[in-house]
Amino acid sequence: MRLLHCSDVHLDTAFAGLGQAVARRRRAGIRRAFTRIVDLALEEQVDALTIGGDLYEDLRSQRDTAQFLQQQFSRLSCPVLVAPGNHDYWHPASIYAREKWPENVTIFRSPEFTPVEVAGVRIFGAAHVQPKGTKDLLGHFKAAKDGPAIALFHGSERGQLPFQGEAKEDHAPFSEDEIGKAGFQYALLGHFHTPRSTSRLIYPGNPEPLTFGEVGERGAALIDFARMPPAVEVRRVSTFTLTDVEVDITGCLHSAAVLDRIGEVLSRDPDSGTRVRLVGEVASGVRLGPSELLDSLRRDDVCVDLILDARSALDLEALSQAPDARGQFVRALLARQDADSDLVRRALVLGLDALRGEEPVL
Ligand SMILES: [Mn+2]
Repeated sequence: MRLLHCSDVHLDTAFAGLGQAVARRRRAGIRRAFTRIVDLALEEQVDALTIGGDLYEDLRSQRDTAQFLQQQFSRLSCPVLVAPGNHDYWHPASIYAREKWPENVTIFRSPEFTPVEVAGVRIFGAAHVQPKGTKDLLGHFKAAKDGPAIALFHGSERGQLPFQGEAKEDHAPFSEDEIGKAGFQYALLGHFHTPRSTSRLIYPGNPEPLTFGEVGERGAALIDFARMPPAVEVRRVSTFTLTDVEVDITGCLHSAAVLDRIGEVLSRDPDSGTRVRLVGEVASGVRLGPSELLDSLRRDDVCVDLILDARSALDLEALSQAPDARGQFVRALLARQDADSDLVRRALVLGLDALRGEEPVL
């Protein structure tokens, strides 16, 4: 038996804060990636396409998304098995429940594992039926000894959350040894966005990039169960790329110069995004507000984000001699025991901005 497994597609992700035009483009990218997953299932003539949850965003996905999925699923003649996760949990008003799905599609609707037979193998799927608080799905389940059995569900492998590098909640926690104890030879999973694969389980990761800083080979996993553990090959399906670059803005005398320097590294490719880390030290008084800078950069619908690790030089010697409130403020802070700390430095920058009558740049 050969399967194509994917998870965490997250159709209709908001991409909040990137600007509406960019967010729309990113959402179109997700649909393109999913279309490529279906293309791949066709090319590889797999026995089934399995989806480990978070296919869409329950609060944002409506009929348009359902109709897109129906159309994609109906291109396939093989079974499509969907195990809803915490973002696409099954409930009576969900598009899973409301919409009509092609014959070859099985959407699991209960947290109790239910079997579907694919090429002589039982694939047991379970569903989240609430957005939070789903307990261990493997819990006390035990598959009857009746040939090979594989689990398909959305859950957090215990002990792996710290490696996920993002605020992942502990949904449907389980440990790897429970997979065997429940009578399963292997688990097809979703939830973790950073890919993970062992002899017992696979998390293929989100196929289309969702946030900057994602690491690991992600995509859709071709899994061949001719022998155990199965042979796994992860195929990339994304077309959008997100990259991180560092820009040293030392020597910039004003914010327009900072913007120019950032502009030099930004890609104009509409299918790529850049996260810029600003480093170095600029002349005192240069306004370095990330939200102001981003407003300017995003005016051209560029997919960009900023991390501000650069700072403004402060001529404290001169400022401390000013005969006004500024001088008094600087002298008071420099007299503190923690005068060298980041906290005091930040207070100096913000305080001096405020005393100049400028809105503090946060
Ligand atoms: Mn997810």
